[in-house]
Amino acid sequence: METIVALATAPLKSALALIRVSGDDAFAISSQLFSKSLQNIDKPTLKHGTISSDGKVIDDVVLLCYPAEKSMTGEPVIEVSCHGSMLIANQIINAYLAKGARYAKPGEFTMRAFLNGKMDLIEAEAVNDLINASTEAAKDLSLKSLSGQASSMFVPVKDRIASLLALLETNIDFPEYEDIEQASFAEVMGECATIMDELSSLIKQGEEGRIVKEGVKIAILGEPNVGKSSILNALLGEDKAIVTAIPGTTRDIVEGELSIKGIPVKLLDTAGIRESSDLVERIGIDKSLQAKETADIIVVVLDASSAPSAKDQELLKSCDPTKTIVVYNKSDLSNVKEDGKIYISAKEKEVEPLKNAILDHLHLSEASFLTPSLSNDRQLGLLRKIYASLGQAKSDAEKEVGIDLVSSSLLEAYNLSRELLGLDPTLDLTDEIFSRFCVGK
Ligand SMILES: Nc1nc2c(ncn2[C@@H]2O[C@H](COP(=O)(O)OP(=O)(O)O)[C@@H](O)[C@H]2O)c(=O)[nH]1
Ligand SMILES: [Mg+2]
Repeated sequence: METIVALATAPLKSALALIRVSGDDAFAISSQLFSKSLQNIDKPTLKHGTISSDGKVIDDVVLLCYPAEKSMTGEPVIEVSCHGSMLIANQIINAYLAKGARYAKPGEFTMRAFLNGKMDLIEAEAVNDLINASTEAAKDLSLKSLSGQASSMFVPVKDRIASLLALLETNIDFPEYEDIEQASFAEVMGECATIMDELSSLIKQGEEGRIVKEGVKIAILGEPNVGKSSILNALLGEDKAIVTAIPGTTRDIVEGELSIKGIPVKLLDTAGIRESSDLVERIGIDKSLQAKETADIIVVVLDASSAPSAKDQELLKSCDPTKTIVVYNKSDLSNVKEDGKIYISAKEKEVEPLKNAILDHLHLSEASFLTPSLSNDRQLGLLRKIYASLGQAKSDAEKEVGIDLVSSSLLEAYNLSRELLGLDPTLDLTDEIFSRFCVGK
């Protein structure tokens, strides 16, 4: 493979910088630039010396030399640890470029690791998640995925689909063999249902894992003056939004971020919803209505000290009930507390019941903080597609439409499974069939 080079650390002035070089000529090019020999290196080795270009020393550096078998990309890798000035780092990179290396594209080192079989696609994706993790739980989960724990949950599902498919294909290809297992429709339906159950729990885990990693967006909605901005401030523990007794104070969306029990939460305080002749306020109200659609959770705020108005009822009706939490604010002004309702007082900074309601709503199991899962868009999308293909196979088997039709849906599920792991989706199934069944005997 072509030799690629890139700065692996941030492009900032710092104590040290790391430049990574990977490819067939990584050692040959480095030898031309480095003051010492890089011959006969057969294990990870550290070398101290200087890097020069056109006869001029650029810097005193340490090279970390990894032969292909021991490197993260599966090809020869040299890492140059130099002094952390961008001038030095750029000169070293330019020296490599001048000797025939090229700039690496984003993620190209990890892609090479994947292409060289050093990691599967799910592990490769975890590298990115790890870098982007903003909470400790997210970091821990990514690290576990990187070590193969998420892939290993899915591999058995893929293998079960393969076995079922192999069973059907054997029936189609060798119907005359009497001593091989015969697939009955009932058996296919039963096995599809079992695999679908397993997939459902993987999808559920993935959805929870996604919340732990990426967090949720919560919009606070309600009529003017119910205390939305006060709630935002109380949750954030700072006076971020302006609070006054004048209805219509908040006109634009005010955003804040916090973490509730380790889950990253993005809060949106919105303009109170009412009829308004003020152009600026009307635009703000439109934004509130948009936030209602895009948020993962809507908190509708009602005033505990007065009965809900017709406007409140209207707003509640327009919110998706599966993502709505209703809270009664200003509980300090009212003595009436009805069972099952959530009362808070933003003024007294008593917003714990709302935090708990948010956690309850998310319905996260303890496991979602500890077990890695298949949680990005690509992974969840493929899991859902595999589920649908198996559902198709199962319903075709139920109708007894013909084994080849059932088999084609299963084949689709199998190819999608391979795609999920980043394996070649056009594998010849023969190997799987004959390694599982002793047809020839
Ligand atoms: N008594 C009481 N007053 C509150 C509470 N929360 C907010 N307020 C008052 O209600 C008024 C409107 O608050 P604000 O947060 O601006 O409401 P918003 O228009 O919904 O954003 C202000 O005078 C607040 O001090 C509360 O929990 N109890
Ligand atoms: Mg407000």
